[in-house]
Amino acid sequence: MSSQTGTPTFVDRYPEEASVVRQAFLVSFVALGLGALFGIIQALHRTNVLRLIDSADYYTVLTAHGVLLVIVFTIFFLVGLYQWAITRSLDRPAENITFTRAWLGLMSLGSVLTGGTILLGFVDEIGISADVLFTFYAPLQAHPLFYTGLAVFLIGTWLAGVDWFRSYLAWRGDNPGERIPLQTFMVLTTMVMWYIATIGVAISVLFFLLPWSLGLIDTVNPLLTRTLFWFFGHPVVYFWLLPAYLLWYTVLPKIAGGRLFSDPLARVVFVLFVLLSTPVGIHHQYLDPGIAEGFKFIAMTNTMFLLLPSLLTAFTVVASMEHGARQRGGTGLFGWLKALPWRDPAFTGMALAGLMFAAGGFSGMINAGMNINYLVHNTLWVPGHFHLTVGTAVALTMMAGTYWLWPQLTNRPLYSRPIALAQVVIWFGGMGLMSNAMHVSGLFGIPRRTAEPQYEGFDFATSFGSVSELNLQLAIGGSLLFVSTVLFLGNLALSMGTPTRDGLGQTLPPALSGPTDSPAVLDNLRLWTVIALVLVVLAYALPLGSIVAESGLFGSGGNPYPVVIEPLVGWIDPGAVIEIFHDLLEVLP
Ligand code: HEM
Ligand SMILES: [Cu+2]
Repeated sequence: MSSQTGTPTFVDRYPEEASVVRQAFLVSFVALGLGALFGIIQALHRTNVLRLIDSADYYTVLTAHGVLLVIVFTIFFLVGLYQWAITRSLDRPAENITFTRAWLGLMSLGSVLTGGTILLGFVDEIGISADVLFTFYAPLQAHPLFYTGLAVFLIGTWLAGVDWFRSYLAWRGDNPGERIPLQTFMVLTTMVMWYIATIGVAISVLFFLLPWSLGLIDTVNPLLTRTLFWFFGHPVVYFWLLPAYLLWYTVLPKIAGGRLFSDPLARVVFVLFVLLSTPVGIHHQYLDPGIAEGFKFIAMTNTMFLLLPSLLTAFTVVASMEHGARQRGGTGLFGWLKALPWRDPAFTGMALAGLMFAAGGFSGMINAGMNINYLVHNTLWVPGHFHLTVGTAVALTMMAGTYWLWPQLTNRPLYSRPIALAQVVIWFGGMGLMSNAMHVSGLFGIPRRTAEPQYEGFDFATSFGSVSELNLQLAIGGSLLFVSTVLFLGNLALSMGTPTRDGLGQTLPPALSGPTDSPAVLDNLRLWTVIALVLVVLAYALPLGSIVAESGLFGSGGNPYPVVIEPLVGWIDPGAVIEIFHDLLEVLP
């Protein structure tokens, strides 16, 4: 225990909440380590530099890489960060810490079930596997434990949201009429978005994929489950991104030496994500037959609107950094850049992450264009894009944020700041190479998701490099990323052994333009939720209705009725049941 000489740290003030945050981070970082290991294996394998696995196991590796990194690493970090943010910004402990521990436990159980089922795929003798990639499209089928784990994990995240809303309501009771603190606002809006988004994946898993894998129903409608997946699959990218935004808006200005430029703009950005993040999912299905072009066009238009919050963020965050730099004595049109704390790994990590996010935004615009998407669809371009966004803007910000937050959760200083600084720079360089190679390879038509791209020796005389050169670039970049991950985890592990110290507490300064400069309607969460739901219905009712009307809830070609009622056939007339079903569907457009 440290005596309270300077600013008390988070762990001084809220020891139990701090332990929950640490546990969530721990799970997150274990997943990061494993995910990076699988990442380097597949990067070296598909570029034919080093083959440690059999190509037949490639999908086990790739599924583990995807699920561990974009479900476990990112989301456990999110819940840890949000628990910290809500406790800190409301300045009150969790309403019931046992409940808090329970949802973290559920999430962990779900992750172990899902992750374990994937990893069992390496042991053929057991006969359990889930090589379905993180998108788990039917007709690929996983063992029921994979879907069960997902469901348990999801329930855990829902309860986390309940916990945070409870804290907020309790605070509201004590502080009527006050503006919601910014970090709490960010947590709550993210969760509103999450509740809406997860409706899609919950229906897909609980009503179709899980019963199907258990043999309770014979078939599923792949287009329907895909569409439900992407109903969730686009907003989930903001579930990864918004914790990074929270750090950029509320922590980065402070470590840059200044204050957030505008609190109201930050609120507008989060509200825009609540409204716009779900009715765009069909932009992942531009090439799916069975969805009319018009619906795809609407999704594209909505997607382009989503550029707005990202541009607002770029403006606000850079303005805050400039303010910080000028506070530190920076001058000139660009000269202030030199005054930023580039030796601070937390700052440099977040700044480099933001820079890569801008590049990811550009390649994202290519993906989002209906026509130009055909050029890059399912090529290596796509992983090239999202290793810039979730793989760097999010992942590197989370690592950098950890450097800032960890001492306040443990009262132990970081083991080595120079190693941390090298780590974030190596990540940036490694990703520059890997992502560049992936983008260019994609333009050459090299597919993603394959152990055997078979372009070896094929020279493209008209372009800069050959495919072999791109492969080498990808392999070197991937190796640097792996080294960077090891440095991050090693530094953190060693930090657990540094002696405890006083004075590691940090405060966050208020924004230059505070919450009261914005209209109160911004805090009206009910209003935004209702509008978001209306937009979702507008975007999805017709496409989903037509998918079901055309090929049925369970697809065509299988048993016309669920396997569960098979024994009842003879007692009841399945034809009559189906009639009723059809009549019901008739009402849909
Ligand atoms: C050590 C660093 C990493 C390396 C070397 C690496 C490498 C790769 C490679 C080569 C692929 C493409 C495989 C293929 O399509 O055949 C891939 C896919 C992927 N990576 Fe990474 N990656 C790393 C870190 C990350 C991070 C930090 C994230 C997210 C937080 C991430 C998320 C993904 C996802 C979601 C896929 C797609 C999986 C799929 O197609 O189902 N990766 N990675
Ligand atoms: Cu998307």
